[in-house]
Amino acid sequence: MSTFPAFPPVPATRPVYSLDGLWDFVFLGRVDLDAVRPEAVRVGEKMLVPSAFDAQPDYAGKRGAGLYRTGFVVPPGQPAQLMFGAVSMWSRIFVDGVALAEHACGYAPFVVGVPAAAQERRELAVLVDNRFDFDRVPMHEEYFDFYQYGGILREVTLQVLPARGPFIDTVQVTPLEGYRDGEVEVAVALAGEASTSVTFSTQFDDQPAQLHRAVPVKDRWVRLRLSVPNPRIWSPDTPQLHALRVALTAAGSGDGKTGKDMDDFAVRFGLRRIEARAGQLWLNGEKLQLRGYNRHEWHPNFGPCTPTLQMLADLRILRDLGCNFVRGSHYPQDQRFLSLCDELGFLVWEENLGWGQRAKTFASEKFVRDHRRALRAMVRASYNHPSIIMWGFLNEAGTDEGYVRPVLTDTIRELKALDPSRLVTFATMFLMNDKYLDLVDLVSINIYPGWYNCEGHDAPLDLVAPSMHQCFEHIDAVGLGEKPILVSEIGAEGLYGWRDPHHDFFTEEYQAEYLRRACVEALTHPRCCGIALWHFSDVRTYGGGWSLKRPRAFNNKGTLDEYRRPKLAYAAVRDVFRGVESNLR
Ligand code: ADA
Repeated sequence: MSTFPAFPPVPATRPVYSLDGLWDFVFLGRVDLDAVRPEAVRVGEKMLVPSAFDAQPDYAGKRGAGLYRTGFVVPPGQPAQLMFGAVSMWSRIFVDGVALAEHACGYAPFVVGVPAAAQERRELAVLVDNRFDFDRVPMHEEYFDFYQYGGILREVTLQVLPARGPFIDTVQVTPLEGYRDGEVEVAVALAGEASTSVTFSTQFDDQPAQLHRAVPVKDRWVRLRLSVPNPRIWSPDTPQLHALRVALTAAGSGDGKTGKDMDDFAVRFGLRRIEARAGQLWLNGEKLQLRGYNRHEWHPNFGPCTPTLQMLADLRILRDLGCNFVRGSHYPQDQRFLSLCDELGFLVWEENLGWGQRAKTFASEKFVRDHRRALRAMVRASYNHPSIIMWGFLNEAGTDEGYVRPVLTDTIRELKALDPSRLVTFATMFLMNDKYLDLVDLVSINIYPGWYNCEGHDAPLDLVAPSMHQCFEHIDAVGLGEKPILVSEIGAEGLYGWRDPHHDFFTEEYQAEYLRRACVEALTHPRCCGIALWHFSDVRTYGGGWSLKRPRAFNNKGTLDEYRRPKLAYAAVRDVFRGVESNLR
C-alpha cells in the first residue's frame, strides 16, 4: 500500500490499511470546539483525504472548524493505531464518539492508540480547526511568511496490533563507524505489554533472516549491532538503499526452528556518514559542498498537499539546476518527499515548525510542550532516511536574546539524544549578535543584503558579495572557525514575466544577477560549505493587511513561479551550480 515499499518479497504480519480517500465532511465555521459532538453533526459533503479543505476554491481563505468522518474495521478484541501524517492546524480525534487525542502542530505526524472493542465496525471522526488561536495552537502564528491551511493534510493509516504481548513501535537503523563494511546499530522500540526480553528476527534485503533469542529489553528498547550483508554505500551519486524487516517471534520450541511471527516492521535505510569538522562538512569522508534551495511543500492547485508526481517533478528540476541539497523550510516534511530524496540522492535539512518566534511565544508552556512533541515525532518518523543529514529548528527565532535559551538548549540536547548521528543547526537572522552559535554543529545564516534594508542605496547588488564575505569573517573572528558555515537563505523577489531594461527591484533581471552573485560568493569562499537559495518556487503567504510588502500576497523570491515556470534566475543559478561559468570571479 505504500508508494515506497520497504520490503516487497515478504508478506507483512501486521495488517496495515490506508484510510485515504473520500470522507464525509462538513465545514462548521466559528463554532465552540468543545460543544461539537461528532455523532450529532449532520455531514453534508465529501472531502478528499489527504487534502487542505481551504485549498478548494469554495473554501479559499475561510477559517474555522471542519468535521471529517469515516469508518474502519478492526477484528473484535484487537487494538489498533491510527497514524496521521499531518492534520492542520488543530485536531481532536474521536473513535466511536470518544475523544482519544488532541494535536496542535499542523505539520507533525502523530499516532493515536485505538483500544480493542467488541464490535468490528468503528467510527472515526476528526475535528480540525484552522483558526489562529495562540492559547490553543501556539506553534502556528498568523505572521509566518507562508499560508497556513486546514484539513487532514497527509496520509492516514490504520494498523491492527497484536491482541497480546509486546509489539514493535518503531525500528531505527544507525550506520556506525564501520558503515563501509555494513556495520549498523538496529534499535527496536517496543510498545504494548511490557516484557523483559524478546525473541526476534532481522532480515536485510533478500538475505536469509537471522534469529536473535531472548534479547534483553531496556527501557522498552532492544539494541543490537549487526552487519548488513553485501553493503552498498549511499551518496548523492550512488543513492543505494537497503531494506530491513524485523519480526517479533514466538519463543519457539527450542529445537532451533523459528517460531511464528507475531508482529513485524519494515524500513529502508542507507549506509552513509555525515560529519562537521575542521570548518567543513564531510560526507562519507569526502568534503561536501551543498548547492540547493529552500523548498515549501506547496502548489497553487493543491496548497500544502502536493501530489507525488509534483514532488518528483520538483526534484528533477532541482537536479537540472545542479542541486544536491534541499532545506525543507519550515516544518517536518512529507514522508513521500523524503523517500524520493533517498531514491534520487538529495541531501536534506529537515526542521521543526518555527518562524521568527519571540519572547511571547517562548513564555508559553503549551508552546514548549507542543514544540518538543513535534520535534520528537519528526525525528521518529524520519529517522531512517539517509537523505537527511541535519536537523533544524526555530527558524529565525530571537537568538540574540536570553529568552530563547531554555527551549534552544533543550532542543539541541533532545536532538542529540534522539539521534547522535546527524548534525544540528538553526537558521539565524542575527548573525552579528547571535548568542548561541557555539551550541550548533554548523552555523546557518539567513541574509538578504541588497534586498532588505538597502533603501536609498545606489547599487544594492554591490552589497551582496561583500556582505556575505563579512559574515564569513565574523564567524571566524568570534572563535567559531571550527564550524562549517552554510548560507541557509539568501534571495530577492522577481515577479514572473516582469522584465524591464532598468533591472530594478522585482524584475527578473535583478533577481537573476542577485542570485548569480550570491552563488558565486558562496561556492568560491573557502569558509562556506554551501548555499540554500531562498527559494525554489513562489508560494502564497499571509493575506489581508499583512501582505502590503508581498505583491500578489505571494513570496515571489522563487527561481520558478508557483506553476514551476522558470524565471531568468533559473539559467543564472544553473550556470553557477553546474560550474558552467568559465571564470567564477
Ligand atoms: C526569512 C524567512 C523565510 C522568508 C524570507 C523572506 O528569512 O526564513 O521564510 O520569509 O525571510 O522572503 O523574507
